[in-house]
Amino acid sequence: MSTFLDYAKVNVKAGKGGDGMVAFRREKYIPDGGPAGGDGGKGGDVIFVVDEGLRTLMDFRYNRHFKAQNGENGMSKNKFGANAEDLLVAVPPGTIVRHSETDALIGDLTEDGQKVTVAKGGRGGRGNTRFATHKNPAPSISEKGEPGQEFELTLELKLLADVALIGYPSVGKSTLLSVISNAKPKVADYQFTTLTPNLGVVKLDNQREFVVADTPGLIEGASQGVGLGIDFLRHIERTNILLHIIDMAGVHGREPIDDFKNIMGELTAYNERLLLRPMIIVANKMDQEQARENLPDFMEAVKAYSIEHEIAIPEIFEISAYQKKGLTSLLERTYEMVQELDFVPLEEEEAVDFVHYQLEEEQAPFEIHRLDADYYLISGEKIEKLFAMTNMAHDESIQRFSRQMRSMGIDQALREAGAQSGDTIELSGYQFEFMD
Ligand SMILES: Nc1nc2c(ncn2[C@@H]2O[C@H](COP(=O)(O)OP(=O)(O)OP(=O)(O)O)[C@@H](O)[C@H]2O)c(=O)[nH]1
Ligand SMILES: [Mg+2]
Repeated sequence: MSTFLDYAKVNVKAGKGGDGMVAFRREKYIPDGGPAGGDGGKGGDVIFVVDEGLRTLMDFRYNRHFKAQNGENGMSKNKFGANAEDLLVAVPPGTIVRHSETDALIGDLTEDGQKVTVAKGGRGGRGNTRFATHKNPAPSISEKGEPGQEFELTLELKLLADVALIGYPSVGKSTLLSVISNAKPKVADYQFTTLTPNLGVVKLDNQREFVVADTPGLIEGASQGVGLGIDFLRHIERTNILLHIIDMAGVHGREPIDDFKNIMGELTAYNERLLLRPMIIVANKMDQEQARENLPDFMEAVKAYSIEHEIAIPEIFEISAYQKKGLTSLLERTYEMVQELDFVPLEEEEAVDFVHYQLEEEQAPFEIHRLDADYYLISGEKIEKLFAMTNMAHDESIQRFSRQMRSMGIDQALREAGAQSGDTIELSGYQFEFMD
């Protein structure tokens, strides 16, 4: 099927973990209360989940920011803060998710209900109870919650038509597409107005949409390359459901049942498996008196044809695309079939398992840049995270951070880079003095 790509850029931010608490027991008969600060709760993840009712990324044009809640802070009396709920964001099947910055693939979301975590919530900071040791039974150390991950993501969706409108030239395929979808295809009373398929999104309501394509008119011999030829049969290879449009009024002097049979013959000649695709017959131009007269015989003949060829008798919907009549029941039924049916491939292909890519692991723990003779910048995900989780209100927490820097090898690296006591070190926008 001819496709077009739908793109969207979104910002996702997971919740920060709740801060750990510094608190001490103050109970009546316990004079020297031990530590009693609880841990913070975990921040919410941002999770994409496939909703097969969705077909496009249209909604993301208006709603681009997705932020999960922060975890609750820890409390006194060793009470833990509550974990925040994850934020679920519905995406259509076929959505490919990448990091905008690196282009790294995060997920290829295909199956209904499939989930991928696109930003992990931070863990809760530990309260001071967790830092108690024999040597330091009542520490004033607690951690702040870990920041949640934040990314800009690019979503990409190859829009495939669920439904193709097929039929002879001038039966009203493009007219129908124009009245049921956002597409504005050219409509005219001469044959082969449509030269390449047009895609449109039919939106029944907020949760239910599907993609429809009109196609260039087919004529007898199309499967052999007559008319616009075989190319256009190729266009329907990837669509689920065929809406076979019939000019019931026979405006161009052909019998509706002959049109039906000829097109069925072309489909069969092209690939017999096409007949396994569900088909609805759309009797169009029912605003014409001739159409009313033709309908009963047509229905009988379709029934006989189906029995003879051992195919399911297609349902027939009467409409006037021109007067916009009969459209709702046709679209409701079409949507139902889109939901129910599995795609019938033209070749027996093997099902491809969906691929699930993990978020990248953390990079190098830190980098040091000498910005000036006595001025150094430290950067890196891990060290910045440790810093963000340090509770600067307590000296003991700051001392712990210094120890962490040392054990990560940062002091040594600074020394090797030429840093001396008294030089300025910048980290996450804050400045410290280097003390060797
Ligand atoms: N009376 C009547 N005319 C219709 C109706 N639907 C379409 N037409 C007319 O039929 C003609 C052909 O319509 P199109 O929508 O261009 O037909 P098409 O099937 O897309 O034709 P191709 O692109 O050439 O294959 C136009 O003049 C339409 O106005 C209808 O419900 N009633
Ligand atoms: Mg057309």
